[in-house]
Parts: sequence; structure tokens; C-alpha cells
Amino acid sequence: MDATLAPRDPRAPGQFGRAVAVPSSKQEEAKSRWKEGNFNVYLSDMIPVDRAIADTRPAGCSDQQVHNDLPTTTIIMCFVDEVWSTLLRSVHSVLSRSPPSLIEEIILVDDFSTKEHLKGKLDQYMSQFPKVKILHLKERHGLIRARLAGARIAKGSVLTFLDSHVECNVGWLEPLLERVRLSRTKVACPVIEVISDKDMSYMTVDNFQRGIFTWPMNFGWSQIPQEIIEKNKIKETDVIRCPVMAGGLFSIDRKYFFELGTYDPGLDVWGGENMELSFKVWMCGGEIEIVPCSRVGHIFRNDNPYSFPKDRVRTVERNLARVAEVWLDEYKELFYGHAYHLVLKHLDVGNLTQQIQLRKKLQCKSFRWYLENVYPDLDAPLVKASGLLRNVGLAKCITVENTRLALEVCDVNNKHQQFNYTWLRRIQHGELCIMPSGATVVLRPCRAGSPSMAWLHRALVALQTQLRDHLVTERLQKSACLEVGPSHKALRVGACDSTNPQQKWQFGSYHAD
Ligand code: UD2
Ligand code: MN
Repeated sequence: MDATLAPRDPRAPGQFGRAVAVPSSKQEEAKSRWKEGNFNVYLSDMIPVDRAIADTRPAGCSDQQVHNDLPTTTIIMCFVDEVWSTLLRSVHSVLSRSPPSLIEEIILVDDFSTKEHLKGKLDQYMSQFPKVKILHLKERHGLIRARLAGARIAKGSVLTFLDSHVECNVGWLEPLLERVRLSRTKVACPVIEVISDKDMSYMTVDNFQRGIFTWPMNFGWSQIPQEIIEKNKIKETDVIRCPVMAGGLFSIDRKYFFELGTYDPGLDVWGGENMELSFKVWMCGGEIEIVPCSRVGHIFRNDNPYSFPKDRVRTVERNLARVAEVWLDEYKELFYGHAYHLVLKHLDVGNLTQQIQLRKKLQCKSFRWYLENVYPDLDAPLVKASGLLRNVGLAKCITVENTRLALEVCDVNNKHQQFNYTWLRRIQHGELCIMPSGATVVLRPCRAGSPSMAWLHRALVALQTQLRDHLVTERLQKSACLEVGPSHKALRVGACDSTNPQQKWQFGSYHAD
């Protein structure tokens, strides 16, 4: 169903999703309006708000059947200072390309925008569409809590979240709702296509993409390798299981969303909420899928066109650290190891009691289970190196004798010679850490966030590659290196010397650089 198949003006700029060029006399104007939305606002205003776009679905989608008792959905679109024409185009695309019987309502959540056009003028315009409701928030909630404000008043059995600068393509809604109908714990995402920020053209994207993350929890897309597609005979129209969702566009059963405890309401403004919901869904019994027959265009922008109540980077870091603390179990060291500055600044993530209780109540599985079953291709060694810690010059190994350190003949079977080099940069034997104490070194219970227990080794000695094989401590203002004392029995720290083999160390095995 597509009400725009025969558009009012087939020759209008941008019609059928075509690229538009700014006339040379308008270059300056277009340039000056860019920052209103961090995309080509001038062109957006030229394009019909109900333009047609090409049907980009893979072959076969239009023949697919869905049940005739699909659940109804509430569309929730929240925005702050969105560009007028873009917001309208988003709403029109929903109205033009969704079966009316499936749309319970469209809730626009105005997250305390400062722009005048998003107040009375918007209310006035939308009053022609009885299904569109506008919620003007009285203070800035941030996207996470703004979505929750919309969810709380929603009446549809499914919630469908969208950004406010999208264009839903033909047949986008039915396959999403079909998945939720099949199982209420499925969270269905459309393929996110690209509306060019420069020329406003609607572009399709490669199929077979999964939403993934890399450390320290950066969202990304990853192409399923061709040999896996062939081996498993995956078709273009097949649903793809995703370790994480992009965040902006998805359908979820309303009651299930509340059973899951929604988003962690302690997450601020923007960012990380997609990780949180993804881990929660997978680890607590649900699934996240991309549905290739559902396609929605989105304007990807280089920067947020609105201000952050606090610093943007810090907001996202704090959100991610909250997610790590609640969901990552022992793997949170990988997160902190890849974002080590967070360890150093003793980041305050706020109170986590409720989130931890929720995870218990929902009897969610472990992060290890998630890695093994949902995202087995993620490289996630729990420590950077492990095994014997051998001195290159002496060819002897560090041994723990009672609670003291000594050098002995290496013996892989000796459990007193086993050390881990952790993501938090510690040389750890069980719960004990090697640390400098004056000119000597001692074993002490490892303490959270204690930089004096940190040692640099291999890739971490980035600035002095000639010290790659050393163990460098930065405790004493200038750096010092772990070395063997003159008796060849005791350990100590001394001035780093790249040529001294008694300052070079090697772990039994390395799991990451
Ligand atoms: C992605 C997601 C987005 C969200 C975000 C944060 C897609 C396509 N987009 O970034 O939905 O998950 O990651 O993790 O997957 N907004 C508010 N109040 C705010 C800030 C934003 O209402 O304080 C609105 C904003 O107007 C927009 C939506 O929230 O409609 C998402 O923000 P964005 O478009 O800046 O995020 P995006 O697409 O860069
Ligand atoms: Mn967006």
C-alpha cells in the first residue's frame, strides 16, 4: 500500500527519491541553513513532504503474505528542534505507506524544543490527522526519557519507535508487526536506508548487514561473509538475527517492553540505550531481528543539531559505563580496558541498585551466554595475556612464595607461576596484584581503580616502542621498569633501559595486543 505511487507532481524536486542540486544562485543560502539540522535543510524544504520513493525491497517481499490479525501499533517519534519539512515528511511517510487499520496512533513527543514552528504551528498542521497526537514536554527529557513519556500513554499493542527525519518505504510496517505477532519477545527492526544529507536522495543499502558492536561498545554494521550466506543458503528476504540494534527504529510488544523494565531511566539524553535494550532483550529471553522486507530511510548526520544539557562525550560515556556495570559481568574489564580514561577519572555512573535487581528478577542469562550464543564472532578475551611470566634475560619465571615474589626455574605446571595481564593493566595472580613499593615490588590485594597497580606492556607502550617487551609502571612521575635485582632472586623497579634483557618480560600466551 503506497498512497504516493501517483504523486501530485511527478516533476517536483526530489520526487521518487531523486537527488536534488542547489541552484548556483542559492549556494550561500543553502550553506547558511545547513546547521539548522546538520543536513541540507534548504533542499529538504524544496521537496514535497509527501514525495514518492522507489520501492527498494528485495524481490519477493511484495508477494509475502502476512496474517490479517496483526496487532495494532503506536508510532512514537520524539524530536528536539527538528526541521519542519523533515518532520512532516516523516509523518507523511507513515500515513501514506501504512495500512490505517494497523496504526492506533502516532505520538509526536516534542522534547522541549526551542523552535517556534514546533509549537502552535505544528499542532495546527497535525490537527488534520486525527491519529496524530502531540506531547509537548515541559522540560528537556533527552531522547531516552522522551520515548518513555510517549510509551506510557501509548494504546497500541505494539510500540514502533522512529526518528523524526525518516521516510518509511512501501510495506514497511506489516513485516515488522508480523514478527511481533509470531512471538511477542521478538524485537523487529527495519533495514535502515540512507537519505543523503547533501542531496536528499533516497539510497538503498547492502543487504545481509548485522548490527554489532566493537569495544568499548561502539555500534557498527557488519556484512555477513559471502561464504556463510552460501553455506546457510540465506536469502535476501530472510530475517537476520542481530547482536545489537541501531537504536532508532524498531517495533516491540508494548507489554513486553514494560515487562523488561523499558530503558534504564538512569540513562541520559542520547546514546547507549540501544546497547542496553539489546543486551536486555537477548539475555532475558527475547530476540532482535532485522526484517529485510521492511525499509525505512534515515538522514544520517555528522553531528547532533541540538545542544546537550551536559557535555555530549561525557553523557555517552556515562551511559555506556552504566550499561557495562549492569550487563557485562566479568567482561566489563574489556569495556574499561578499551576506555581506560574512564578508570582514571573515577567516573560516577549513579545508582545501579534497581537495574541490578531487575536483571535478577527477570532471571536473565550471563553476558558469557550472550557472547557464546548471540555474538560468537566478537573478539573478547577476558585477559590480555596469561600463563608464565618469564624474564627474557635470565630465562626464569616469577613465582609467588607465600606472599612474596621470587624468580625460579620456569614450570608451566606450577600454579604459583601463573599470572594474568588484565585489561585494567594489572599483573594479577588470583586476587593479588604486583605493584611497585619504593624501589622494590610487592604483592597486594588488587584494588578497583588503583593506577599504581597498572603496568604498560606491548601495545600499551605506544610512545616508546623500544620498551615493548618491558613492564613499565608510571607510578613514580617518570616511568620505571620491572627488573631483576643483582642477586638474581628479587624483583625491583629501575630506570627503563631498552637494551637491558633483564627488563624484558614475556607472558606464556597473548590473547590481545
Ligand atoms: C542513533 C539512533 C537514534 C538513537 C541514537 C542514540 C538510528 C537511525 N538512530 O543516532 O535513534 O538511538 O543513536 O543512541 O538508529 N532527540 C530527542 N531529545 C534529545 C535528543 C534527541 O527527542 O535530547 C530525538 C531526535 O530529534 C531524533 C531522535 O531523538 O529524532 C534520535 O536522535 P538523533 O537522530 O540525533 O540520533 P542518531 O540518528 O544520530
Ligand atoms: Mn537520527
